[in-house]
Amino acid sequence: MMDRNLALETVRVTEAAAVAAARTVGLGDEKLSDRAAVEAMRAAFNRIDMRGTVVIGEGERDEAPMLFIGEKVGSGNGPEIELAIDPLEGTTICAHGLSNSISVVAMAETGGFLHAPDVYMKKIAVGPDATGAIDLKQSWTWNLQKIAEAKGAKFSELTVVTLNRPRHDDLIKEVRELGCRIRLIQDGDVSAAIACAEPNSGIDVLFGTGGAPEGVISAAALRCLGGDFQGQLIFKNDQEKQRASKMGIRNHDHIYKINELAKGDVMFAATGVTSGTFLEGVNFFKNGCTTHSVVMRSATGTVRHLTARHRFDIKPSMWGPSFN
Ligand code: FBP
Repeated sequence: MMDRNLALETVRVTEAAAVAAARTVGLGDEKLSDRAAVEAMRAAFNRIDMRGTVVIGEGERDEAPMLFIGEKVGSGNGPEIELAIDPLEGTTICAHGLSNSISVVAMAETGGFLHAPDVYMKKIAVGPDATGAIDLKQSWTWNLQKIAEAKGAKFSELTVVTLNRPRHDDLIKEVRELGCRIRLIQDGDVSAAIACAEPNSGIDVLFGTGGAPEGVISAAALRCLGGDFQGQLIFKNDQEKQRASKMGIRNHDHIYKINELAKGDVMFAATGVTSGTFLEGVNFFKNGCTTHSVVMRSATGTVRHLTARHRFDIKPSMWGPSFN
């Protein structure tokens, strides 16, 4: 089992990335927001005793300068860990100053995460009260029936969240015809998946297609929260299939259960960049800021919320990289 203190250490990494990204909120520059988060996260990792390997990261080695898939991070001492990271989940959200952008790190022992290529993934996520009630082989209607039964709820009492994309037009129509409510989000389906397991979020289920890396990260979070998740990789062309094959994926149609996406002992840390359903964002004050984070472990199911005050006058490195 992984050392439980590692999760509490790792929250420093998501805090650093969130603060750096928060400095760019609303500047309208997605690349700048992403770069700020990535550079701060990369630097913060190296202050932690671990031998980490990025398996879900910023992209393949030739396309990402930092935190690419296969990159080794950490001090080089300590346990061997697999990392699924998203330094800034919701780049556009952050650049436009909207809600629900977060910085995320999930950890597992070697072999714990599906090494998913950067393609799309069809997803269903639910909270603990509907665990076991989902099946991606079946229709959205079938799934909503099972979720309603599991929760003892009527369709009109269920809220589905999905990314607002033309590819979801049929899904949205089907959900509306049943009389379920639907919340359309512009970005950020990791926060949306987590919201399914938050009793006060007002969200019951995530349906639809988003990024596959985000799917693995969502599965890790829901393992810790006792929720459920299923995902199926969606390929646009043969080139994407070949990339998946190179990453060890043989059956391209496989429906992955939560334990196939994130298995064994899993830990998860996230810090809010902009405020949302799940975490408050970074609030700046003179010479400092406040961050809001969550740290969770699958082994115990403990969910810790951490509010931290950071002083830039005492710890200038917390301000993050310079953008010039
Ligand atoms: P980024 O933070 O990488 O921009 O991802 C945001 C996101 O909305 C994810 O949450 C989601 O899984 C994916 O993009 C959806 O992809 P697309 O915008 O192509 O529909």
